[in-house]
Amino acid sequence: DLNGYVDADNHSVVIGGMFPIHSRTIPVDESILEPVSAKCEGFNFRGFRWMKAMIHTIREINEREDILPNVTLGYQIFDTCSTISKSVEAALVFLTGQEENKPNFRNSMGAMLVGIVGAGGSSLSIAASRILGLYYLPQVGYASTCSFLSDKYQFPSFLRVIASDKIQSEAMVKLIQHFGWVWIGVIAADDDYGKYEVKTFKEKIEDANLCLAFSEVIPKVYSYEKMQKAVDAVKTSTARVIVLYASDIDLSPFVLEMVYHNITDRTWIASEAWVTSALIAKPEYFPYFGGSIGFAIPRTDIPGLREFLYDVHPSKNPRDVLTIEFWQTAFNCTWPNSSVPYNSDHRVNMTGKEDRLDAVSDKFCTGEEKLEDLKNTYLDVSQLRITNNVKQAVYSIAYALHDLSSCEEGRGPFDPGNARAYLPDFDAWQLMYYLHSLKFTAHDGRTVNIGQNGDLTGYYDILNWQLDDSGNIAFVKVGEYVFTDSMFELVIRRNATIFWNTESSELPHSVCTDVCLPGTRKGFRQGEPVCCFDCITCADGHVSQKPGQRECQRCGEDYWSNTTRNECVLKEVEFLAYNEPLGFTLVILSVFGALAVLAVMVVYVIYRHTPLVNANDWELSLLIQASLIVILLSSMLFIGKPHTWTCMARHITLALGFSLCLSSILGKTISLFLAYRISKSKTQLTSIHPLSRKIIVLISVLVEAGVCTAYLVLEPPRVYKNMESQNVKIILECKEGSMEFLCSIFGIDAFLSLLCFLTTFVARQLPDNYYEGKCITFGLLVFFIIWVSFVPAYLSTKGKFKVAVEIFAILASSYGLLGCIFAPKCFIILLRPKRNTDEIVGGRISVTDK
Ligand code: TCR
Repeated sequence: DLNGYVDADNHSVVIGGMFPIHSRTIPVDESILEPVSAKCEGFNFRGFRWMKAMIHTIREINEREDILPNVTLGYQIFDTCSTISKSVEAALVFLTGQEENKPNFRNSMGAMLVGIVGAGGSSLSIAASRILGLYYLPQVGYASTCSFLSDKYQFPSFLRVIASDKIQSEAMVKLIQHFGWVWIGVIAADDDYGKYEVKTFKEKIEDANLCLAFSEVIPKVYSYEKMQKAVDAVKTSTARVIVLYASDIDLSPFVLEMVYHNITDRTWIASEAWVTSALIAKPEYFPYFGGSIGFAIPRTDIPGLREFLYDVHPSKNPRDVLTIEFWQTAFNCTWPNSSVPYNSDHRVNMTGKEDRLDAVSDKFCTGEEKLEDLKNTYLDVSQLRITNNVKQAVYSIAYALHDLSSCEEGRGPFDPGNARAYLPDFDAWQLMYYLHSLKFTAHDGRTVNIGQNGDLTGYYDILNWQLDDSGNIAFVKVGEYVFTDSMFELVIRRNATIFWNTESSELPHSVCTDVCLPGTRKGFRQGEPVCCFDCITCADGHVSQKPGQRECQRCGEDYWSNTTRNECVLKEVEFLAYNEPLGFTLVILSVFGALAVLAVMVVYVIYRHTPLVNANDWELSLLIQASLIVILLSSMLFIGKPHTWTCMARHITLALGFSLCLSSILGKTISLFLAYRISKSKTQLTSIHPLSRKIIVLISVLVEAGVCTAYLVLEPPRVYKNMESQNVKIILECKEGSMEFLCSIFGIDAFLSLLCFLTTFVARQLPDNYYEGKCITFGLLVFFIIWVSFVPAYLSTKGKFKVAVEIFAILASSYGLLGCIFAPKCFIILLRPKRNTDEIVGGRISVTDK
């Protein structure tokens, strides 16, 4: 193959390629001081396949009549050994055309170099592009995804057939959000790819209000300390979901660490660089990496590639060292008479020791080994993703050349005089013009458009690692991430079954702190990420209804928080109700009192002609009794749910009742008082006329009624929802409209009672038959005591008991008056009728109107 495709008649040009055919360079012996190109080790079958794909594509283009019919493409391929220094070396060789120390794969024969495919990883592409960019030599990347490379100022001649990492990072954050994870770890390779991906990922994570639990690197060159740091982070962190950005070659030592430390219960989010890698997706790693979910660029089939890959044999070309090494590594044997070392490995491994495996295998290769028996990444054409990119990269250069060769005289883009670039007489930099505007349809129908600046359209497959029936790892497509220049959409298939590597096989849970339950709010911890917080119970009267709330809301006016603080409940409304024991008892007492007064009234009416009843104005007695009934029944207005009318009626009836009662008593006491004065002075004072007594009553009641009316009209009492005195309850009470009016209506009553007291106190010694004066004095004393003691009792109670205290005072004072004034009389009337005669009155003065 080495000499093919360059013939003298045809125009021939060469396309350069850079592939990671080895994984690393062998550390140079420090004792050698002369500069030597480092040797490589760790044969990479995947890189070898990519390289083969490039050769296959070039063959295909050469066979096609429609592209570059008169031009033969050649190739010159370098092995970058996944190392920057090798990549730079290759770039320099491309530019200078010098033979390097040890020839790689080449097929130039002096033909012109028009462009370069590669290098693989971003770090290598960046390094190479710095040099190639100086000369504007076209470079088309097939796997370099670093967003940094989009900078056309720094990398003027770099183009790529793969989307930038920016899109993948965004997709990853969307995936993380889709599954509800918030606490994410990230581990990346120690190169440009890893660093830039982590940087953009961090930004996106923060924008999405998610948190990074840790961010660690996998060292490029094995270092126990650095590796241990990453392992410890994975081990100790509570993050169950970890994003891994690294190409498979860089990742494999880390995978071994995970196996070594037996870390299983983690879900790995795979970047496109390792998601389908056969190096990682080995069945023996499944307990550790099964259930990984990640993004992959679309896969395709490449017709003819499989046959081409199988068409490899070391005997075809004894100078083809790569094929010999491939054969030796694949079949674990030594090719006779070759200088290619067998399977060397100078890696320092986890134990810190250096394994040297460069001993030549004692088994010789026969050349009869069957590729068909080999299970090897190289031959696996089921996951052609980057391989297809290699193909598209080669095609891009070919199509650009094609466009250049079909340019007409005078129409070309280049000065002077719009000269056209001729084949083969042109400069490689002129190709950049055509590459920038290139758009073509690939063999699988997809449009490739590499010239644009970042706005790509395409999609990622979302793959999940599952175990298939034969015990191999299957990459099951569970969704897609579609991106156009304006739309980015994550679609997880509805019916997709995703394998999760958790104990319960259920969706893993990755949070720093669990979501706060309703009834609590997030309390952020100082200096810690927003995903770590304490859950603080809402304060009284505040609630949080949904989980994960930042603040508790205050309940509405009539509402209060329940005990679990997840709902506002209507406040309990409190008032003295009829149907509670206290209310009920009070009703009974007042009704009983009223009935008792009624009974007394009946007795009085029946015995109205007896001297006792007749003595001292029985009509006034009936008025007192009637007013006592009013007072006793008015206490019922205090019970039950307060309404505006009951509030108004309460105090008015009470005040009017009392004024009627007291003024009637006053009528009596004034008579007594006058009788007393008469008995003392022996003068001809006439007793007060019965009508005048009634006028006193009428006047007092009218005055009281007047004040009450003014009260009702000007500032009436009203229902008031008292929310201050207790949080959990609304106390329904009556609020006196104006304190002044209230005081004056009861002031009148107090004044009347004082007057009564004074007049009767003076006349208490009056020796009448029935001790009327003493009884009234005593009754009024009881009355005073009750109302005086009422004040402190009233002021020190709360809620509904306030009203109860009031009712109690009302009832007690009425019972007091009833008991003191009328009970002794009824006793005489009913049980000692003998005393109720005119005769017994004898020498005593009887105050009668007759
Ligand atoms: N970009 C990585 C390297 C890389 C890779 C891969 C290597 C990507 N995809 C697949 C091996 C296989 C994506 C970089 O460094 O830019």
